[in-house]
Amino acid sequence: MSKKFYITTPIYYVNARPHIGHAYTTIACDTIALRHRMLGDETFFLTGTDEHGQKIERAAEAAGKTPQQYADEISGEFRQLWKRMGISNDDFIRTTEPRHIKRLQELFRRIRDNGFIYKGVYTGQYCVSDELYVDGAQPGDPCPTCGRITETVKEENYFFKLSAFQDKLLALYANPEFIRPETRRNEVISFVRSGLRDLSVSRSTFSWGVPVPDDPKHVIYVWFDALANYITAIGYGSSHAGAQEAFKKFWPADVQMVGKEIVRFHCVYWPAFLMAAGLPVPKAIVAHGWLLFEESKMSKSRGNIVRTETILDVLGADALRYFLLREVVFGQDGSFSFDALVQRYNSDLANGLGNLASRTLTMINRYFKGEVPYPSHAASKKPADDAIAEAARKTIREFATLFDQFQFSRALESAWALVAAVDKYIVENEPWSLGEKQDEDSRSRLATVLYTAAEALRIVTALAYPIIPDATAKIWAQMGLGDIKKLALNELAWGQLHLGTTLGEVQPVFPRADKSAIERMQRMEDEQRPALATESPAAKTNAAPSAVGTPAAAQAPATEATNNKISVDDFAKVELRVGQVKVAERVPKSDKLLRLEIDIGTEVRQVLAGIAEAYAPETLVGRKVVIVANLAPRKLRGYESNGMIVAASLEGGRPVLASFLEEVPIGARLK
Ligand code: ME8
Repeated sequence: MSKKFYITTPIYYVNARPHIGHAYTTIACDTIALRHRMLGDETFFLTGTDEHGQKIERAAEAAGKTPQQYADEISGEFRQLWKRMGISNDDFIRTTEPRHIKRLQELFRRIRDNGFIYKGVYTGQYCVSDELYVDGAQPGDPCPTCGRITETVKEENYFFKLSAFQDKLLALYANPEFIRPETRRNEVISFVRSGLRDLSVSRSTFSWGVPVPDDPKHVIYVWFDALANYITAIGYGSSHAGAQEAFKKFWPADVQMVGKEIVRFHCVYWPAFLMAAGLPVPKAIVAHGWLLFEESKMSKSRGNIVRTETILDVLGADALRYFLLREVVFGQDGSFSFDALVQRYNSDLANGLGNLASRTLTMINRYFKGEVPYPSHAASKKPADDAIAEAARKTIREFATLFDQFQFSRALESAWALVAAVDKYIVENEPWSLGEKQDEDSRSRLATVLYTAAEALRIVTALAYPIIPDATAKIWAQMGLGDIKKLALNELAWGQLHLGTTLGEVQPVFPRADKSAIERMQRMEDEQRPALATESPAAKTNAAPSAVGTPAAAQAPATEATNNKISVDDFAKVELRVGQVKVAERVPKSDKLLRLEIDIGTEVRQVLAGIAEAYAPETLVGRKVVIVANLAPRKLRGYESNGMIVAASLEGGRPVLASFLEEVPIGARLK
């Protein structure tokens, strides 16, 4: 009887285009799903997008789109990327789909009927970015998680009785398998031990969400909404018999993979919601670390993302998959750089597995007309052959153990130790010299050596399939073994390679990459930031501030800005001041320009800013901005502009106004 196996990624927010941080979570899950399919488990792999909430509503507004248009676009990008990467997800759930909405409402209703959701009033601070109430914070306090200033809200809400679940949750964590790794488990245990307050699970101050059943003035809290995806996707709350069957079969999930920053939601709120609904909890929540770029978490808000497409174009999906799982110790943070990627690719894939495959198969072609030879005579055997067989058997065992403990880098290390051992074995046994001789003993020894190398290659290829599925499928076919997906991994053992197996066409699977690959990838990423490329070099690597007081075309050419450093005195010539927008309106017949009146303490200035595509004028009034106050006046569309507003310029040139976390007085100078 085959076992069932259900694995999920978190569902991705549609406020950011997919980058390799997202790909990391998806690749880890895909790898696990592929291995389980090969083990014969009935596997279901779910991913999707998280599309509701104030954060998405505001991002859409800033982009001048409706939330649905915005979500459609970015959700589409995630789907396309996974398709291009050959990700093997069985379903893709969107929280704006009717199937999710209906089933989510059903879950809400059930928990309310069970007495765990009640109505109350919440007054306090709220972090829009994290979609989280911040307990104990005062007006003006920053969010302890992201540092952004919290907003004061007073709302009538539905509350979830989280406080009723403290003991049940602690009992759940007694099972060490439930939260992994151990460090995360300890953090969660101490958080829950310190006491749980009831959780607000509805909002009434914005509308982009799923209406609370029977009370549509409220929308369901986005985390309640999002977490439910794991069960709505497989049929919870559906009236269709087929969907109910699927839910019964696959729930509870075997592995729910999450990034470390969302452990609390998955290990505290999620099991509590499930318990309140009378449903089983998942078997394991597994947390990975962050992918860092230039020393900090890769994220849209930091502007330090690397797009997956760039790596796919230059090195292919397998290179990225291998790198992420081999280089990053799973559970910990890991750094990404193009240099390290290319180095790993060359050493382990091009020179490692790729070279082993091509030299072994080429020699079988040359000396045995493309048919796998058999180690015929006992007399032709040497201890080194048995040592390889033994090493391969050990690798099969070790790899399984490490992989099942999510220690991907160590599992790969163990498989690649076998690659190195076989390389050494080939060098020491010199099949090319044996191939020059025609006597019986040499032929027989050559057969043994090439069989041994080919059999070890087959085993490494089978083990590595979940991590590098494209390349291993090619090697498998070149070995004449057919479709690698049909391999029964639980039966993998030494000695299964048959005499006379006819090789397919042998071709290199990992062409070597040179320095130009790194430069190409770096260039491709730089080109993605077109608006910044014409500004300062610093702005190329990060979304550094740029002046958007006038539209790009009207800005002074950034000539000397290229490589020259400026002195402190030069910088001091620029008078940057805090101003407050008093009036904001569109400039007639211009899509881009807004006319602003900005109070800079000593006077009110008129400034024309090219930000109309990103900001509706009414959202700016009262807002504090940074202005370049000593810029020579210029005329635009008949208006005099006396200064520039400072903003970050994001992908496609979209501006985001610079602002402050703390309160700052109007007129304060920046230096
Ligand atoms: O948190 N390194 O969505 P999300 C590693 N919608 N992983 C990263 C990463 C990085 N630099 N950047 C993002 C959400 N991720 C919610 C989830 S689930 C019910 C709702 C990972 O798009 C992150 O750790 O912000 C998380 O696992 C996943 O991408 C989704 O992040």
